[in-house]
Amino acid sequence: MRLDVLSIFPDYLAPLELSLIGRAREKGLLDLTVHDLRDWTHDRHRTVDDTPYGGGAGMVMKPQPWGEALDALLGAGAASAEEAPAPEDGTAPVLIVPSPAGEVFTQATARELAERRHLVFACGRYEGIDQRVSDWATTRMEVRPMSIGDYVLNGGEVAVLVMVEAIARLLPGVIGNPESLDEESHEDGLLEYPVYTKPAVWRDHAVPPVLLSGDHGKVARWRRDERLRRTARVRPDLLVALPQDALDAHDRATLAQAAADQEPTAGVEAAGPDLAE
Ligand code: 6GU
Repeated sequence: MRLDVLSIFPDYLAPLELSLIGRAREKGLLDLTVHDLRDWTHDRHRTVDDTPYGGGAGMVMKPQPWGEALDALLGAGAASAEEAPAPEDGTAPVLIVPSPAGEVFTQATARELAERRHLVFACGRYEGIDQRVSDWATTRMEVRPMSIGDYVLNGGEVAVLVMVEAIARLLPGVIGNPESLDEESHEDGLLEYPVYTKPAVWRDHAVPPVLLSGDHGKVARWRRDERLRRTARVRPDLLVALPQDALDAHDRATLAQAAADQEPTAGVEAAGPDLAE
């Protein structure tokens, strides 16, 4: 897979040289290049921003360096292509524009993007990138504004670190043991079960006995119950979103028991409104 990251702070992306992602690059599994957007400026000050039309606070990123950078990354033909939308058959390069105003990036998005040949990440700073860059890019690329959550960052770089790591680890050969991908949080809509290692007792805390029983069936059931209980407690929204057939009778019994265990003690008012109706 080819990945290009455009940023005015390329040093911010240095962590992509480390660990699993760094090794995947060395092994040739990932063709990842971080570019300095200022390489496509032509003035002495390497200017990438200007004041917003219509007034207001802050600065806006100029379209010119972005246009030339994308021309260079897309290669010959890009500048002469017709003014038609990029093909929607999954072959077009994807322009990912990190923005708190984007579609929320999830594990499903990571899986989808891991199937593509070429991803370009356009890290904006200041108040954002002139809208015409995205508008123009739709003629050559699939443009995807992407948010990594409901909070505001200073720029797209940290979000790109998050997205590249989530995508790259799904590529064949990047993770040593692909089985570890399967049971993970969010792959099947449930959070992970808690894990333990030796010693069996540590600071008076014992490992749950079932894990020492050697009964693989019981261990599997306990782990699934823990995943259900944890998801119900921490992320009830994930349970609501599960497909109908994701939970069997035993799962439903576990969840009913968990709900009963969480009921506020009789006579004690629960804090806040009851949204369950
Ligand atoms: Cl992708 N970018 C910025 N600047 N802020 C964000 C974000 C992205 N996702 C959440 N907040």
